Amino acid sequence: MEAKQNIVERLRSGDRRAVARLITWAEAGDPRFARALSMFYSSIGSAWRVGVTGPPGAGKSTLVNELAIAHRAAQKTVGILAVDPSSPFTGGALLGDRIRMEDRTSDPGVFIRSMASRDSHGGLARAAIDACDVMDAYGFDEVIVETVGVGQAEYDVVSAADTVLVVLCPGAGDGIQAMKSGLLEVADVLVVNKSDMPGADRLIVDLEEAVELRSRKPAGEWTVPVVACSAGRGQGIDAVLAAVEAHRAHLADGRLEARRGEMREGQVRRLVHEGLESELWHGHGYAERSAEALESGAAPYDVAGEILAEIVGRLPGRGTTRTGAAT
Ligand SMILES: Nc1nc2c(ncn2[C@@H]2O[C@H](COP(=O)(O)OP(=O)(O)O)[C@@H](O)[C@H]2O)c(=O)[nH]1
Ligand SMILES: [Mg+2]
Repeated sequence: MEAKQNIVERLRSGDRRAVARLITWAEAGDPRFARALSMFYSSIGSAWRVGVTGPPGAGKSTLVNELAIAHRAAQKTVGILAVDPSSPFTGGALLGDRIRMEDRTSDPGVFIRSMASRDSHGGLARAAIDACDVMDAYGFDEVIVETVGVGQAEYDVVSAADTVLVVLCPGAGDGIQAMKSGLLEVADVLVVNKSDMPGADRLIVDLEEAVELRSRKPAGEWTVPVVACSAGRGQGIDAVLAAVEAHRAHLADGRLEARRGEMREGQVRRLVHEGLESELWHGHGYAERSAEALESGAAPYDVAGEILAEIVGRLPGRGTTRTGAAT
């Protein structure tokens, strides 16, 4: 009891080590995190959360660094979470990120943490949202999360942000690639980085057309802007910040509450899923049950149907399943 009060007090009193410790607990799935969160959850919500995603090498880390510099110049504090799916020992990119980001680590107004998916015990989105909650509660004005736009887990991480920047750069088929991989759907702002490179104008035009094609939305809806910058040269950062500000303004009038509400609902849903999975599969012997049934020659749908019927049958109220399994 005393230990957890201490850490929340330390978080509130501005102790950065409490930030690091809480994030470590979140990553490890340590039950102390959940207890601490319920104590500081009411003080969350004032940070603006920006998700930055896009293909590897697009310049996301370079842009995040520039955004942090700009925020610091405006007297705002920044918490950064770099979610990298690659191992720091094989990729090299993460090491590069660290070195460049360390430019800012001597500044008490900046906190940087990297998180590899292998450290988060399968719950990457859970751990990343938890880390953002910690940085928010600590009092950082801006929270930035960088992910590489790949799988569902990274998508879950970035779509939990208030504003999502999708960073692309000129290069063979990048725009088309982004459209195929669903990156455009998650974008609130499209950033064409490396505007100093040939092909940037073409990419901007392609993206603007793509945005126009899919913006058959009712009036008053957000239109995704395409913003050019050259993070490597520190150019166009103001335009990126202005687009974030415009999106923030757009989210006034209840839209922000709705978006954050949806995010929290998704979070609860994932927590319940994760909890059920481990509880049923590892706590209640359904793994063995299913192995035995399969061994006796039962078809997978029948095994699943039987297990579901049994579980749902024990729930209070009327249970329905939507798996299409024979019940
Ligand atoms: N020419 C050019 N290179 C850039 C720019 N921004 C970043 N880079 C370079 O692109 C490479 C990848 O950058 P990085 O920020 O690590 O990309 P990330 O993988 O998306 O995080 C690095 O070598 C950067 O120096 C830019 O605006 N112009
Ligand atoms: Mg990076």
